Amino acid sequence: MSEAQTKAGFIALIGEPNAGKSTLLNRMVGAKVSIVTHKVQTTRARIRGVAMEGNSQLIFIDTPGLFKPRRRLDRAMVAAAWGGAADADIVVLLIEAHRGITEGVCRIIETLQERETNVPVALAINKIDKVKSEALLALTQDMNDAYPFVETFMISAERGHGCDTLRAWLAEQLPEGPFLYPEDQIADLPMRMIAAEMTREKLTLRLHQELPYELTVETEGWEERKDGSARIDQIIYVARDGHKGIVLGKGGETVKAVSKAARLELEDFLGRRVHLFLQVKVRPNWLEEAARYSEMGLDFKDGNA
Ligand SMILES: Nc1nc2c(ncn2[C@@H]2O[C@H](COP(=O)(O)OP(=O)(O)OP(=O)(O)O)[C@@H](O)[C@H]2O)c(=O)[nH]1
Ligand SMILES: [Mg+2]
Repeated sequence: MSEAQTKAGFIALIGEPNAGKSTLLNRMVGAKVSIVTHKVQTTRARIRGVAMEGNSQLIFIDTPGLFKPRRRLDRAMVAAAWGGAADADIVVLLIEAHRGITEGVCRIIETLQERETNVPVALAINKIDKVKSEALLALTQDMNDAYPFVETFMISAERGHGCDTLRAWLAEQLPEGPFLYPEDQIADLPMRMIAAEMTREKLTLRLHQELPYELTVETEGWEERKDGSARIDQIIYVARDGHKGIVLGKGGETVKAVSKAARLELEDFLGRRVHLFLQVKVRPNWLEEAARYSEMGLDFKDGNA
């Protein structure tokens, strides 16, 4: 008897900034592979997380939020998000239950309508923990009047409601084929980048509104030590002199706290000891430097106006 046919494919999560795409990706994978903050524009590149469900391998593509781009980095992020959708077998559009059909959601629907592919799009109304269930019926109806979604799900990515149903449904939709990753792999992102993202998350959570956008973290060095630990050196690039002081904090206390929080998470993720060294550098033009984009997994040219 032959083995049951396996399925594998790509599922792109798209939506406005802060919709909960990364939270859902982590929930689907069962581990934190994509950073999450309460601030918009957290995810900058396409991040892949892999989940198994029965005979299916689901490869989730987390994407940067879709918004009206103004600057180079914005444009490169939005291009990466639509690129993620173009590469997928299924697209899941996440919207926030309590915000409903915003201007941003309307723009995304318009772009979906203009696309010349027939990749199916499912709707996931997220954060249902924030609204009364009556409101969801009307929202479902209005969204489906606006676009022919193949299916609508009501979920709370944070609490897990509806997520098993969504994952089981997605697993069924994928095309038949061999697994694309080893069964125990959960992410497809270089470890150096995951490590840099962890530090950026801790910084974003601690710093003021404006700063994080003009900040990027790169892993400069990674040394495996004989005792099984790893020494990781990272550079935090900021665009202005004044920002350096903010990142360092009084007597270096901010960067120290960030370093500790990031190190603990890295140790947890890697399952071994980590020595993390952070350095802050002022680089006025980093937002215009191609190398910074490739380190983030973005295409510099996509940012061309
Ligand atoms: N109440 C509630 N909050 C949620 C839920 N899902 C996500 N959040 C919160 O929403 C915020 C944004 O979540 P993210 O997963 O970072 O959102 P994102 O869509 O990846 O955002 P960008 O990367 O900026 O595009 C975080 O504070 C999450 O904790 C949910 O189901 N319910
Ligand atoms: Mg995100």
